[in-house]
Amino acid sequence: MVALVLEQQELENIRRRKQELLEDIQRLKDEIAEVTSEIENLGSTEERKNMQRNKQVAMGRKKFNMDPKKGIQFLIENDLLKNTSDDIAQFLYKGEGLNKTAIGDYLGERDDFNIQVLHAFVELHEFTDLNLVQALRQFLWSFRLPGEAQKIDRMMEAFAQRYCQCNPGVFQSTDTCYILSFAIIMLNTSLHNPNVRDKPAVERFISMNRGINDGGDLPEELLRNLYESIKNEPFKIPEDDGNDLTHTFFNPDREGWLLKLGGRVKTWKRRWFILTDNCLYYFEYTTDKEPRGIIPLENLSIREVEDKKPNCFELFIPDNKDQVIKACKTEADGRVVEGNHTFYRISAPTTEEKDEWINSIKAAISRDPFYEMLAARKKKVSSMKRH
Ligand code: 4IP
Repeated sequence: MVALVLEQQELENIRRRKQELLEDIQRLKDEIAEVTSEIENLGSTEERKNMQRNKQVAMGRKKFNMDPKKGIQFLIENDLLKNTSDDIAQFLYKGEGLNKTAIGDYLGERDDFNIQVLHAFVELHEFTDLNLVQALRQFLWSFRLPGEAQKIDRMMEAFAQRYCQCNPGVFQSTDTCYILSFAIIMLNTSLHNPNVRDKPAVERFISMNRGINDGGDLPEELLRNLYESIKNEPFKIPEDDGNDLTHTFFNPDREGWLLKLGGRVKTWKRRWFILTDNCLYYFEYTTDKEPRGIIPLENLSIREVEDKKPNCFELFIPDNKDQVIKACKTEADGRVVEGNHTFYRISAPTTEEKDEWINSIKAAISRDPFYEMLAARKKKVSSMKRH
């Protein structure tokens, strides 16, 4: 009997211990589960933070592409970019996800700070032992040159300084490097733009560049090499939307959406206009390769006009209101024919844009700002010899 009681007690003990063990195991399991979930949570907060950051960077890039200044400000305010010219220059130089037109616009701004960024940006380019064409290829691929002459002037000046710094002794002065860079860009257009019929031979390129080395001549072999290089391979110029208008529409003076009134049938059409090479080109879409129409501005005048549409201006032949303007257009069936306009009436989206278009067109009709800029430099270097 005693043995039976003992056995029962023993059994009871074992059950209790088993129960205790089970409880211990459950507690351990709970603890493990708790720790695991803490670890998991830890990971996901990190991940979440990263995702959040990436999202903000992407947003910053988008903002930058729409409005470069605002984009940079957003990135700085969110601690994604330091507010120093070096850091901003690095960001633009890397250019990941950035529109090259927006980069060009930011670098071309007149602000002291933007100019500092421009210089820091140019210093990130390594031009040592590159000839001028190779250096220009690298430089012109890193952003898209804006259309405004003053901006181009600042950028090309910074480029020339950097090139001369990396390659001392090649040119007598930064001005020489600047002038030759322009001569090369123009040569690129003349040789590769199908609209330019008269292709300059190497001799013409050499003679065009006489006396630009502070009054002296550059070595003929250097000029021949540069000429050959451009002839064999045109510049690759970044385009906004991947279209292929590189040569014709390199350096547009102005571009944007405008409404245009038809010639015979007076319908208003929204067209993408590009002003360059003393011509107005219009396209149906910004990505079109071929323009719907081309209006050479030679012999035309421009004036503001009143219309039911707002902000209108008109291109016309002075003193000859019935003569058809020399232009070409594309018919609905795709044929390219002569235009039928005695005037081109155009409506801009805002008063400011109307004024800007009128000013740019007037400037294009009356003079070429690049030639003026260059002429001034050429005068400067050729006078150096005399003094
Ligand atoms: C067309 O009207 C368009 O306005 C054309 O513009 C214009 O050619 C035509 O002028 C005009 O008749 P519908 O499309 O309503 O027929 P776009 O070529 O930009 O589409 P222009 O010469 O302005 O390009 P005429 O002159 O061809 O009639």
